[in-house]
Amino acid sequence: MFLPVLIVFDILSFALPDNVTYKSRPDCPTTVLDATIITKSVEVKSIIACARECQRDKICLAFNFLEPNICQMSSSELDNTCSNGYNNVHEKYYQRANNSDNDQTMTTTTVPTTCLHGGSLVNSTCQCVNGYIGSKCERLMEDCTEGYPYYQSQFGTFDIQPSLSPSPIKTCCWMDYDLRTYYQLRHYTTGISFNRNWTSYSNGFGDIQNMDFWWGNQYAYYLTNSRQYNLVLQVSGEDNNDIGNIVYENFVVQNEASNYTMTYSSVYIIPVKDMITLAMNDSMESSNGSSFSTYDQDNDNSAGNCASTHGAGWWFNNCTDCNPNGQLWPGGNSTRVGVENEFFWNNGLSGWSAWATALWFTRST
Ligand SMILES: [Ca+2]
Repeated sequence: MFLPVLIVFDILSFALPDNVTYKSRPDCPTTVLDATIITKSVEVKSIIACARECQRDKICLAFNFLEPNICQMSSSELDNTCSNGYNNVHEKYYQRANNSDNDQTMTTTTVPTTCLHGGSLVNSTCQCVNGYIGSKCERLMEDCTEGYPYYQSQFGTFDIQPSLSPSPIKTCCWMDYDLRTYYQLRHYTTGISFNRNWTSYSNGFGDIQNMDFWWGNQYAYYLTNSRQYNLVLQVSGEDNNDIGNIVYENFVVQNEASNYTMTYSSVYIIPVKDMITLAMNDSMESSNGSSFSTYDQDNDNSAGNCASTHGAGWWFNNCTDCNPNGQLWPGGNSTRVGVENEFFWNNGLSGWSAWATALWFTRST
């Protein structure tokens, strides 16, 4: 008997690890959701990544994938007449398969009977630990933001694995407020030295559990090249009051062969209540596009050795208007001008010391 061969060039349906299936509507082949019912739009690298974004979003039922990298999500699906969409043959629409669907390729979410990686089953739901996520705790989160639905409000040490990283990485997360993946965290009372060599800054040093550490430039490279992030720098003074917060948008650290060169696209200031007299303006302008330097690897544009002078590793140019890895000073808000190996921030906080500093990554989309 002759069997016809059907070759399908388009992706019509695909299932994700948690057994959620998305498929296009054969009855609306060239229709995408209208812009008025889009609830969220993010940049992604592929249609699969868009499906994952939708899967993670609690209210997302459907998405448009717009070439080359736009993922539009919606809590609405196309109605039976396809009338809440518009026609565009170059864009793709997918919706979550559900029980009313007669499509035999449909896959439904299954209730887990066992949990992986140390997770425990509570009321038919896996309670994951150590940074694992998914209905069965089957994989690590890519960053602390992704862990939020599983670890809401928790602060502490977790494993993450950005897509570029070959193995899990320990980090400090705060899954509240802006969902932080910490790069640096320290306080003068714990006070380890940040005057470290290249290898230490590359692989990280200090104690994550004790909240006194540099995470590692290699990990920052994996993270910031896996998706887009902002870097937030926070300076705290006496009694841990915030002095200032500043946000570096689209912050990227290149690989070690590029000396962990850092770039960012723009800056904005987060106003801090009760500190209206201070404006923590950008003091990292000269670092934008600069290599990282340590006392044993001078990549700066100075005749001297900026890292030695300032007692810290940083993206020094000819040298710097700030020294966030410099020594902290328990005198708090006292004026200390010209102490080169201490924390300083020349634009807006001139003369201010810091009790504590923090750097963390947040997703920029
Ligand atoms: Ca030099």
